[in-house]
Amino acid sequence: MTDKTEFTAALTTNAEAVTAVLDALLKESDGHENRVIEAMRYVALAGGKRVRPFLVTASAELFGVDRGRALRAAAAVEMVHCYSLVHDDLPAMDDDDLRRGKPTCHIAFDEATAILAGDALLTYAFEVLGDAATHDDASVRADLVVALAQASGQAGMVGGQMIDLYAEDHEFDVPEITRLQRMKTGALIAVSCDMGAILGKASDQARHALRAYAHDVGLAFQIADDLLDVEGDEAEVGKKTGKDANAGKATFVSLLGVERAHEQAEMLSDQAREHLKVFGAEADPLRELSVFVVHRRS
Ligand code: GRG
Repeated sequence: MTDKTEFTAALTTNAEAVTAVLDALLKESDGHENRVIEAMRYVALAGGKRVRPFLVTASAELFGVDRGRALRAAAAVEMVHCYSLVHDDLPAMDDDDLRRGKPTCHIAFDEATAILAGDALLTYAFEVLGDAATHDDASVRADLVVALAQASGQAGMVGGQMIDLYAEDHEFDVPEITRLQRMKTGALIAVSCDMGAILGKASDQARHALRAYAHDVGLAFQIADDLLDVEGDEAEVGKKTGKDANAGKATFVSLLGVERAHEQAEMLSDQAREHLKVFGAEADPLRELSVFVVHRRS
């Protein structure tokens, strides 16, 4: 494996490539609808670690997928992620005014525009996947669309968000929190790997290994997120911290304690790499990512 700085450089290079694709896809218009496009661009081009796009491209690389195609799929996943952040930040949900170190979309624009920008990012993601430029095989495109839809909707991220709202005034234990987080955060992380496998028409064995890896990385990522809420520096994290404790929310950290949460994240990260044993050095970027997610500071 490469060292930490080299990995961070690779993550940045990939993030820049995805941003360039998003920039090209999100074309401005000279019509009165341009305000929503401006809001979409504000959100989608605003930075972020681009972990999900990295998972798409690194998984796709295992199967020799054309990089341009992988980047389109990566951009689609990032659009869904960005939509979820915009809607999550709205007053009706988490009511946040800072995201990625900048005013949230509804603060920079207005609530109605933020709702529309989220809606448009979500739908555009599927348009991009359905376009022949993403893959010349229509069945691959259909599989990508179904996989991302399942991960994003009621059985995945939206369902997880619903449970999260329910959990605000109900007692949750570790298995319940685990299911919530698998849906809310884990589903999009898992589908990012799966989309690489779909693009590359991977064998069942490879696809299973990637799924198992993504499952563990997703949970490790979430535990790290909960830890950042407790231990992170607001300026570095780019959003408000201490929110979970203030809201009295059950998280992995509130249930396990800080020390055990760190141990659990490390254990999941190790386990994630175990699942990659079916691959050789070509899976090193995924191995490095599993280390990065638990040591990240934002
Ligand atoms: C509103 C449908 C809907 C869903 C919202 C993903 C989500 C569900 C809410 C985001 C709130 C949150 C803090 C979730 C915990 C983990 C998470 C998704 C963190 C943000 O993802 P990062 O760290 O962000 O990858 P960047 O900015 O790096 O892209």
